[in-house]
Amino acid sequence: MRLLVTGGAGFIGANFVHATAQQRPDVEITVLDKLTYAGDRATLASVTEGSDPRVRLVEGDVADSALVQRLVGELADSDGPGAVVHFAAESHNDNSLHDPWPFVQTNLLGTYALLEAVREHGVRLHHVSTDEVYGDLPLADPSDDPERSKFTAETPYNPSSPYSATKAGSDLLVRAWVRSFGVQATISNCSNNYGPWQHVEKFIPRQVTNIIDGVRPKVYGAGTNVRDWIHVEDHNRAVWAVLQRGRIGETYLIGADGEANNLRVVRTLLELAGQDADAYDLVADRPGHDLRYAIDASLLRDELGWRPLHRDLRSGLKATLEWYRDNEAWWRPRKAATEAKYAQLGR
Ligand code: NAD
Ligand code: TDX
Repeated sequence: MRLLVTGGAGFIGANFVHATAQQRPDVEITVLDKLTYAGDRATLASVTEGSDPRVRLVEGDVADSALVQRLVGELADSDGPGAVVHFAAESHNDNSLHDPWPFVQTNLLGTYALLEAVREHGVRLHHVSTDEVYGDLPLADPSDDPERSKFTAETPYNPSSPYSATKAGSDLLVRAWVRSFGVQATISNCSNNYGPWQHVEKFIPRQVTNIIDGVRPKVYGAGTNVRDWIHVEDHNRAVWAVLQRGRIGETYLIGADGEANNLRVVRTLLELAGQDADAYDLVADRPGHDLRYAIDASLLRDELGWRPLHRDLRSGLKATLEWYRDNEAWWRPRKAATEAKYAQLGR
């Protein structure tokens, strides 16, 4: 099998490439990545720099129609099955509040270029999206039935930020290309990921690397916002399940029942690092900050038989803290510039 993986030098895409290279000897991968601030050649170096002939990195823009047509055409012309797995996106909410334009370009125009290419060449596409397209849920009332207050594929789209609005738009483009043009595509909407190779702008790596540096973690608002954490390996195992067994045109929600509020995550990280669990700062809130995300993944579980392997958030956070301790050379070059951007925002 041959795959074109867009955004494969970013957090989730790179984990996907490494796991696939290790576990699936029959798969050849071309990564298409623009290597923005969020993508890093070094993340893929162990597989792209001569050591594994099955993995190739092409530096380029997913919104570059001619390039995308050529790469998708190569898949169509090769022997055996081929597919595109589309991770490439501008992915950080805080950045989208500051400058939405790259989000429109990559998330909307990039997905459009890819859809036109898979339409032209008749190639299968899996589109990787987010639970944020559904907006947010109220903070849970303990008397609520938790199963009734989760996102499902029937929840109406109601995005809050330029990031989530452009991801919602990209999902709708995929649906329209399936219905109108018979494109062979699936969509997945996943909750918040954590694990190795996540950029230090994101919540967990930011706090982990602050703790390593002896800086107090920075928590937005009152810290009561809830995210539904999933380990990136479980997300990518679900992507493979959908790619292999998902129904064309279907949307699969991916989540591992990992709800926790931000204070709980930060307090756990501080405890794991042997520090005072109260040694964090509450800082200015994010405008439009979504309150709570929670995923009902029953379709993925019942139809495709997927189950998460990482079920305990505390042990996943411990392993992540250790990974950042062991891989300082990877994240250190980005840390100061990321914190300088946050300092300008007062966060
Ligand atoms: P990331 O920001 O870490 O990586 C994005 C990658 O895409 C980078 O390598 C970047 O260089 C590349 N890229 C950006 N613009 C590009 C362009 N125009 N052309 C080619 N490459 C480009 O993001 P991530 O967290 O790995 O997210 C990957 C995907 O998963 C995104 O589509 C995101 O919406 C989705 N997602 C993320 C999460 C999460 O918690 N991080 C949760 C659900 C869904
Ligand atoms: O320093 C921080 N302090 C803080 O309290 C940062 C960076 C974040 N936060 C809060 C905001 C959120 O409630 O932590 C939570 C998680 O924040 P992010 O890591 O920025 O993630 P979020 O905005 O929830 O979006 C993430 O999950 C869905 C990814 O970035 C998206 O790409 C994905 O679609």
